[in-house]
Amino acid sequence: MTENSYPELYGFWRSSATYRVRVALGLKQIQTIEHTIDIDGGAQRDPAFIAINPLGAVPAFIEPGQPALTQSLAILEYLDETVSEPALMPADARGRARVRSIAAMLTSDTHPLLVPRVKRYLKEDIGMDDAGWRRWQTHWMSTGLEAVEARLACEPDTGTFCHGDHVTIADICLASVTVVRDVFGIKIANIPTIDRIIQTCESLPAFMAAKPSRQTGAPQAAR
Ligand SMILES: N[C@@H](CCC(=O)N[C@@H](CS)C(=O)NCC(=O)O)C(=O)O
Repeated sequence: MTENSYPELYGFWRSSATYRVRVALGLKQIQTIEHTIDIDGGAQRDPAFIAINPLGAVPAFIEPGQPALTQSLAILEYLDETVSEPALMPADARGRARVRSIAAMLTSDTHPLLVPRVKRYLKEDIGMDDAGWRRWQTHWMSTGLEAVEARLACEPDTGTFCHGDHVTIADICLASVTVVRDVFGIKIANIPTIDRIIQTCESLPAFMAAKPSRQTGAPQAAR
């Protein structure tokens, strides 16, 4: 494969949704060229990037000669369907539904409340101050993770990982929220099952390599 036949990933060092794709690419050992979209600088709203993703959000994943794929969960499922090993979804329909359900709690009901465009709207249009944003961020991250903890702690399908003893999309989505919790220094007590699973995930090379602090553009303080 020559360098310009690698897939391309548009992302940002701190982006939770980009992290998900990075972990899956690492697990599947797919090499990509990553381009930084500087979200703090507003590059997600540049016309050149809006042409790639009209939502103005990363990640976007582009294979040579193909249109962009956006939405991290869609990209994860695409990668899982096209590169079979290691499988990131359980073999049974009920297991897949449980994994998608845990993933959705994190990616549909938690992360979207915390993204920069929501912050910008609350601060610039509604007048929320920094302290209010911090309360908002802490509240929605805590309630999201506590709800996931309540499930993981008592559901019999929880194992070494969120679902059994193999990494699934649910673990990738869980870690994608805890990594940004750590970037923002938010402390959430009493999530021991999550803490245990994340400790195991973070010992795996694909999760280690995807960490925000290891990405191009990460400030020194995050490293
Ligand atoms: N549901 C989308 C979320 C994408 C998203 O919101 N990405 C954030 C970074 S984690 C972003 O690019 N935000 C730009 C903004 O909010 O202005 C996905 O999973 O891909």
